[in-house]
Amino acid sequence: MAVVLLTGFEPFDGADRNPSADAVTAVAADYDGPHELVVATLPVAFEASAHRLRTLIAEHSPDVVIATGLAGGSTRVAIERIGVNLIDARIADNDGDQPVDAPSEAGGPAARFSTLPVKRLLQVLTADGLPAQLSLSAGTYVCNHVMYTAVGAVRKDARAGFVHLPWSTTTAPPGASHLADEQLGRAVRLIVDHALDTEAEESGGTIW
Ligand code: PCA
Repeated sequence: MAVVLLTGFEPFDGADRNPSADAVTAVAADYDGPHELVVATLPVAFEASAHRLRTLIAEHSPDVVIATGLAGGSTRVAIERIGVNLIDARIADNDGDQPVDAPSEAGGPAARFSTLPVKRLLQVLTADGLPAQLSLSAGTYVCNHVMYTAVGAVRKDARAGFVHLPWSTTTAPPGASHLADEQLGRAVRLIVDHALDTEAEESGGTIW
């Protein structure tokens, strides 16, 4: 039985909800799959999130870490490909820290690629009718920091990556683009179900 560590984030930037925490909690409540699912809500704070993540990884030794967070302006589920070794915070985190042009990990590599089967996941979500895309930047805020930390912290034979979610119907501020809560839950569940897939990734790349 594989151990899957699935994380969302607490609210930030004045919001009172974060759809990523809602989605992972909903998936955990209904989970009936074959894996041991460990679910956590991370603080939106640079130091505290990385500390909590490292503690969870040390405690559970997951075979795969799937971290999720909110990308407020987006209309699609975005499967991140790259975490960069850069923090450039537009707003202070929930602990009041606002590093600008600082490394996530001093001396670490410039970037770390997701080790989730990103194209397979895109294929699975799209086949289920969910709006999804691959993304080449998880930003330079706490989500990117968590992605970079997770990929570096898991066992060498384990996988890790990050998925940005849009707002959900019940959490979206007025006028903000969003997907149904059910769609976000379904997307996260599919990612849990397929994160350890080894099927070939068939789709090609893009030029833009
Ligand atoms: N989104 C932020 C941090 C927490 C979250 O849910 C981000 O994209 O960095």
